[in-house]
Amino acid sequence: MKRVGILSMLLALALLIFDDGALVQAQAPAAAAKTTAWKIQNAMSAAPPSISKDATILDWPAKEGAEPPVLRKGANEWTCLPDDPSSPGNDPMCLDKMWTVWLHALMGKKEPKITATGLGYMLQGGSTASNSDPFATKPAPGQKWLQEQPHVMVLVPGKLDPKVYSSDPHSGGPWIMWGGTPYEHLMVPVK
Ligand SMILES: [Cu+2]
Repeated sequence: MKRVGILSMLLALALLIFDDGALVQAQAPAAAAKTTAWKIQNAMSAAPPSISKDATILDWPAKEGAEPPVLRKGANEWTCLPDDPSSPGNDPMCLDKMWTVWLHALMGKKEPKITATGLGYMLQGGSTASNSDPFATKPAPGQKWLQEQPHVMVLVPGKLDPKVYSSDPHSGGPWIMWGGTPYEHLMVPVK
């Protein structure tokens, strides 16, 4: 009786270890697929080389609210990030100082203090779950991910005028994204 007890305990332990191994294996490829070198190259593709070659490169934080890891220290005032893994499209971005303040506020779900004009580049385009909700993680039922053409993004202190700019991403011209929220900005197609 005692021996059987030990045997079944060993068996249970072996199963546990096996299970753990299978779990680790299943998760490893996704994490390893994008190397730091890949992320830096990808991030730099968001802006003209004259800007991105000396930019600081940040990664997306692994956890909500965490600080974004620095992949490469820069020598100018620009910050680039690689493709956002939480969206389906390839959407690297390069941001100036004001936009970097904006991004940190968004990541912390705080209100950004926009005190100057800001410029951001997304020359590979991007994908967004919602043009109205900054915190949507997937499109509303019946809606698709918004596929954005290559664009630059403009921040201004104060509000954008909805009488001047459309809020329709498919209008063919510049449009207001996340209008009426603290994160509103102008999306300017460049292709
Ligand atoms: Cu945008």
